[in-house]
Amino acid sequence: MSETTMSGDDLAALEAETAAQLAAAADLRAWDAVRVGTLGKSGRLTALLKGLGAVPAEQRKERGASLNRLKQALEAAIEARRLALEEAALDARLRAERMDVSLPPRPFPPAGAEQGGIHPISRTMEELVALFGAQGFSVAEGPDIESDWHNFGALNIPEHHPARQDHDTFYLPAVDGRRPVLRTHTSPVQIRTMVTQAPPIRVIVPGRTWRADHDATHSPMFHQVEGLVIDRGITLGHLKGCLIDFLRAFFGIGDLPVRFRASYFPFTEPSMEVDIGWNRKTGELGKGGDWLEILGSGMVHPRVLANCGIDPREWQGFAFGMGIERITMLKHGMPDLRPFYESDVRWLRHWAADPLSPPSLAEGV
Ligand code: 2NL
Repeated sequence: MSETTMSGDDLAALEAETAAQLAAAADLRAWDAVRVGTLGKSGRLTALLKGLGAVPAEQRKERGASLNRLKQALEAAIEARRLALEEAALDARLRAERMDVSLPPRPFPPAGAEQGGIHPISRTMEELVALFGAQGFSVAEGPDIESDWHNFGALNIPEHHPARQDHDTFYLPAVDGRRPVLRTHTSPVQIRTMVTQAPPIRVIVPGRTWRADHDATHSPMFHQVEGLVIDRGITLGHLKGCLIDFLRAFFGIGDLPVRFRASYFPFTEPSMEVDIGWNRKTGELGKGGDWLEILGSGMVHPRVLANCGIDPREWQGFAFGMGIERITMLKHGMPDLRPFYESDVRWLRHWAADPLSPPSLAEGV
């Protein structure tokens, strides 16, 4: 009997045979060989379909229907086997690539390579961002080269004010009759923020600052962080709460004594210097009965708000500023400012922070 005249039994045999071949196909390659051998151009089912034309007319309809059913059954069986094989392959991969999440971390960097570290100035900046971030502050940045107006004028520091000399400003060559300056504090970034953003504002500005000053406790390039809050109904109480919380968290001393002392800055009114309790003899923070000046602060001067286009009758605010080197040295008991910038790897190795441990609020209160 030729294939074209195969009986229904033979169709059943092809189905059974294909099922056996599929069951024996252990991977997707073997499966594909079965698929091609059955449904492909010279596959066994295809040959039967091709032979349909030679079937006597009176049998053709029934034969065609049987072949169609067989085709659907074979296609379904082949697809089902593909899914089963793919699932088995995925299971095998998951088993082979299983990882034990309870294992200790892989040593980083690999054995023999040197571990890098976070510079203590950078780490303090990360901590400032985390601690003030928890109080709702975002971070603003700005250029190192500033206009006289952003650095002085807008801040209520007039042309011949001693602050301009106190600041020992680095001036750059004049452009169009104006002398750009290397910013002497980060305040110009707050000015830019107030000029371009509508209140309420809550930003801190960590960054590089420049003054022509160089000795054991001063570097011509140093770092500051300033903070600015502008909103309706802001009072000295908000300033005090914000800074007491920050100082206690940053130094990790929950009952750190904090004292506010009247002072003067041209850009705040009233202005307050902030002191923390310490022991002058031992350098220990938190107890000892002595006071150490740590930062400056005050209510933003109404003239500064007006200079930035903010109506001081509707909006009030407070601001503060501190030196990053100074609070870093105090926190870690570092005796000298100069090694911050000397790139001495022994010093860096000693003071660097672990890059894998994030600056944590848990280090504070
Ligand atoms: C200090 C004192 C301070 C500010 C900085 C500030 C900025 C604007 C407006 C008002 Cl735009 N004030 N900044 C206020 C008080 C003190 O810094 O001893 N820094 C090291």
